Amino acid sequence: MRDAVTSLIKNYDVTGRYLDRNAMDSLKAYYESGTARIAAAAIINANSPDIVRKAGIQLFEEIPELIRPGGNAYTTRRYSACLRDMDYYLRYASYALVAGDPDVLDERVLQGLRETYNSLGVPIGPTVRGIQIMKEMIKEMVTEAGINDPSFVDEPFDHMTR
Ligand code: CYC
Repeated sequence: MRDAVTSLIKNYDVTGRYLDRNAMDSLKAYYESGTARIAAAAIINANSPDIVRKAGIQLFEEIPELIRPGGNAYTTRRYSACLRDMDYYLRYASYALVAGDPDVLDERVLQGLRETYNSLGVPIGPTVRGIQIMKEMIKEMVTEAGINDPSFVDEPFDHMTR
């Protein structure tokens, strides 16, 4: 698992370069956003059950076929598997936010996920929508907490939806 700093150092090390102006700019941006990243992770930590539950309700309101007979989230077992997956996405997004790097998502969440979902018939489009709903909710909460520019919140969620 890498973070913004170890990723950058690795890139420079493979080519044997000293940290140049670009490196300093990106390090500076990372450190300057550090307090906001930690605040976002704290907000997620304090509200995770609520975020997952509300995002689930919104998702199933937007796409009610999912919880009707024949839908992939139909039956309580699959309904809860879906909310559990949303909880995974949220928790790993909070790690990636603090790390400032999506590596943890590739390694722990996304590896092999498409194949798993395809084999179980879990629809990717609605999953993407569920992740977007959580992103929107968190950006709103981060803004309410007084952070002027919540755009850094996009990174991990957009990485997973891509
Ligand atoms: C199932 N989701 C699964 C499974 C895995 C994951 C491995 C199959 C095994 C199981 O049921 O537990 C995902 N597991 C993960 C991830 C990690 C992991 C991401 C990394 C930490 O360890 N169905 C929908 C919704 C969507 C959904 C759109 C919720 C957003 O219609 C999710 N995932 C869903 C459902 C199942 C599932 C319903 C059960 C499918 C089945 O068993 O038929």
